[in-house]
Amino acid sequence: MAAVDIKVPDIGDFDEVAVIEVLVKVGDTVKAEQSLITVESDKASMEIPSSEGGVVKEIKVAVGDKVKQGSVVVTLEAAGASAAPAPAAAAPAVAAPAPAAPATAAPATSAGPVEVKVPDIGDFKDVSVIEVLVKAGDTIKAEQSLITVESDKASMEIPSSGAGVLKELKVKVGDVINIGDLIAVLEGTAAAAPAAAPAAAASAFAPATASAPAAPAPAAASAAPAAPTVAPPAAHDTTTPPSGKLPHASPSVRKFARELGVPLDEVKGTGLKGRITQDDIQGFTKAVMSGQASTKAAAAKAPAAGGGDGAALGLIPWPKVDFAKFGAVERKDLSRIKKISGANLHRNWVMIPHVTNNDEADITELEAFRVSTNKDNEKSGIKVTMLAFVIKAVVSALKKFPEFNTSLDGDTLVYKQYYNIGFAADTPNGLVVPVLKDADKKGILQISQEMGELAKKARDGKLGSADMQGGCFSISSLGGIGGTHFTPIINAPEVAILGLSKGQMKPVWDGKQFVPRLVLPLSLSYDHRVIDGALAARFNAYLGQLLADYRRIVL
Ligand code: CAO
Repeated sequence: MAAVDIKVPDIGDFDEVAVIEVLVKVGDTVKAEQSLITVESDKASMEIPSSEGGVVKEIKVAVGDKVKQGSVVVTLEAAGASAAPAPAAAAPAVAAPAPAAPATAAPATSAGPVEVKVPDIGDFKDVSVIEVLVKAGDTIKAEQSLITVESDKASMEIPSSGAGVLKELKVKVGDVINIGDLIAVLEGTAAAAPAAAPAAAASAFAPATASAPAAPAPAAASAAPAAPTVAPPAAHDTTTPPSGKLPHASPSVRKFARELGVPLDEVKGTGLKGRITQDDIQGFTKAVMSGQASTKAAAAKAPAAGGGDGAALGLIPWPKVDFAKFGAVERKDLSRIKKISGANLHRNWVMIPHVTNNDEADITELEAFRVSTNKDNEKSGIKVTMLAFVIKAVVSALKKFPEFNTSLDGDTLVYKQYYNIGFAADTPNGLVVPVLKDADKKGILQISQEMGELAKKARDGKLGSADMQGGCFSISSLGGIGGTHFTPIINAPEVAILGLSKGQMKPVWDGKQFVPRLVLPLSLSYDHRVIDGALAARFNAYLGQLLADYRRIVL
């Protein structure tokens, strides 16, 4: 097997174009015609393919290098007999598209309509308009780019030959154009120059096509540079309106994005000068598929808080009712918090198989202790509510039943060794869940104090994101308001949540007689993928025992 240098073919007058992407690596097996690098001028970008098949031994260029005709791109260990190059591959110099050549315009030296047509773009046929860079009424300078066209190997801007006011645009995104097609009509002031002669096209990139005349066979040791080939362009997604600024990406990356339906202008480029690479497209696709990111279109369709079209679940559409037909109405937008919490609650409700276990705790003694504690601490200004005792008791229950202090990560259960307890706080703008950190290391007074501070911050709309992160288990207390039992929605990625309703005096049978006791309703919702019903019943019963006899916590 012979080592073969693959060189840059005739790329017309484009001297010293920048390498913006290297598409292969040492050890790769490449086929003849496979793109090796992408180069770019300020008006066009194109891929340089290999004239031979073989294994890449050495890469001679790096991103940022300037190359010109004859520069060695890679050295290949050629695969046996010299790859019978396709006629295109053997054709070093060919007709050229003319990104640098102005679109032809009828000569105009005085005011009057000027037709701007597609210049000689070499053997490029049926190229797609992927962006329209001007609009009717714009004042166009000679040489100003009007549209961008693209094949699967190259993209280029077509500039105007004339100057004047754009009266009419004759093309739109998605149109397929050829040499001589009318692009625009200008109310010309004066043409910059007479109509660009087709010969001017030679000053541009020079991609060959299969119909280009064959050049002499390449020498074995130094393969003749392959000329980039042009395939019919993939249909452009005309549903995507032109952004006004074309995202920076090579033609093949654009094509790849189109095939996957990736909106290129939403992808962050990590290449040179923010250029979007194939890896960026793959990364974006993975992020969307794993739910870590969303396209703008998907986000726009995403269910609003409490609503949504349910199409993804195969549900019938949400009823559309003209409420005003039945009486006066007033419309008010949901608050920002409601929109965010609503979307989270909706996801959690739909994705987590919730089951709620209801139980009761006799808190007669604990309530008496709470009241006396508050009396003793009157001067401290710290008010202890039942919730603080419940938080501490929950920590003990989490220690005894560690499955409740976990999160699902795919098929893995992550057991947390810390005890951060979130508590739902009702605020004028909606529900938020501040997180009380390291509850296991704090006493009731400290918990009460921090809870009070967090609840105030919540009501004042001053909670930072750190205040709401890192939770292990949440409590939603409606005890100060009322209710008997309810089903709290799990705060993903946690696996359980405790709902507290109003403690009430009830007659309780003590074995001999009914006695009045203060009974606290406990509603434990759990993720049935992680927690079985029996375990949930044990957790809730154990919690009830702790609250009934708080001394058990120290056991
Ligand atoms: N049973 C009976 N009374 C209770 C009680 C219970 N389970 N829990 C609290 N109370 C009493 C308190 O003792 C207090 O009484 P006093 O004013 O007589 O002292 C009163 O109710 C108010 O308590 P609180 O609400 O100020 O304090 P808290 O520690 O119980 O709760 C907080 C703090 C921030 C959780 C609460 O104010 C709140 O916002 N709760 C709403 C949570 C919520 O919206 N959950 C639903 C989420 S799902 O939509």
